[in-house]
Amino acid sequence: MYSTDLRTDREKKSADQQILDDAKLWDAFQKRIDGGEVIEAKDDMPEKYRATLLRQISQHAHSEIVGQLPEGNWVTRAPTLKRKLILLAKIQDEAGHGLYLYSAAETLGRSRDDMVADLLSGKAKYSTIFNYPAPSWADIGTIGWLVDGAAVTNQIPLCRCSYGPYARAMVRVCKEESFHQRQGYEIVTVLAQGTPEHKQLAQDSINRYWWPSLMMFGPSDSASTHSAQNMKWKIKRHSNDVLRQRFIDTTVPQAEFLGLTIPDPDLKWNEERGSYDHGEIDWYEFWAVIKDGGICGKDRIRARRAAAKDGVWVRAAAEAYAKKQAAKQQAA
Ligand code: BYC
Repeated sequence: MYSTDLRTDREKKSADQQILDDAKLWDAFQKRIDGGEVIEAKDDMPEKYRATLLRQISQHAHSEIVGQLPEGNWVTRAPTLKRKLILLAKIQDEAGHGLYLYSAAETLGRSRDDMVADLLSGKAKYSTIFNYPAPSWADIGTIGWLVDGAAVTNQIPLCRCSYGPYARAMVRVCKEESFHQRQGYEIVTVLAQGTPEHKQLAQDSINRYWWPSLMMFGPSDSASTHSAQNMKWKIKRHSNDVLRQRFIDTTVPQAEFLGLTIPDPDLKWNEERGSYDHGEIDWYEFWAVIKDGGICGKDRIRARRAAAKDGVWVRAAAEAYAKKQAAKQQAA
């Protein structure tokens, strides 16, 4: 295709120079990454690196915030006071994770308000897993065991992400998610060792959550648009399929120990690979949930919009208080 270049010689030279400068910046940047350096907020970075991190970290933050909703629904119906306290503490942890992540994302030059506006308008993505319903108490156990279990498998490598503020946020998040995974497994253990009806509740919940948990790792490697570049930049350390397989290999024996069945007729131990073979994920469902929000997407966004509206006065009061404190400190 031909086009008429209407730029003056001077403009052309400066555009060519810009391309050369960008190439030099990319090379120098890649050398830093290859050498294992950690990139900090004020360092030079290619615009694409900044944008892709902002995308991933803000999606991650939104997932933590929206992820409180299915569990929040069970606070008033937890079977004992102790379970209620544990659940409340877990949900608070998730809120904390969202806040560290928004802060990490803000270091890349976008305000939290703007990121939240994208979530509320439906423009921003969050993890598909939170668009599935949690109709039984067993789902609270399964969310902890499988959903936090998948999250921690995906996130431990992110503690070594090349971007310092994200990597550091992940250290604490992973410690808390590991604890969440264990508390979820404990709930499922109690159900699996209870009456046949209790055990059935646990089994039904695994049937609901197994495949959506596998989808949390993202599309298969052959369909993943960002993996290659993100691994080159050491944002991601392993591919989606590698982490998914790691999760399957860890989780199947945990289900077997409880006498529960993974709802995959093609699941079988592969002696040669030292790993489980598994059935095909329903990618049509995955992309449909991303596109249309699945069963709960509309409710989730509605709930976040209502929270944003109802919380206006809280945020205004917190801001006024912070201003007052800052003025007092300055005067002192
Ligand atoms: N859901 O090229 P790909 C938690 C999108 S919360 C929705 O492989 P990438 C918890 C992807 O964004 C834990 N969208 O992308 C909270 C991309 O779309 P765009 C949440 C998905 O980034 C409360 C497109 O598909 N964890 O633990 O290289 C209670 C192509 O994908 C999903 C994180 O956020 C999905 N599942 O890899 C309990 C982890 N998968 O943006 C628990 C951090 C993919 O091009 N994120 N997409 O339009 C990551 O590690 C990576 O972003 C992913 C995807 C592995 C998720």
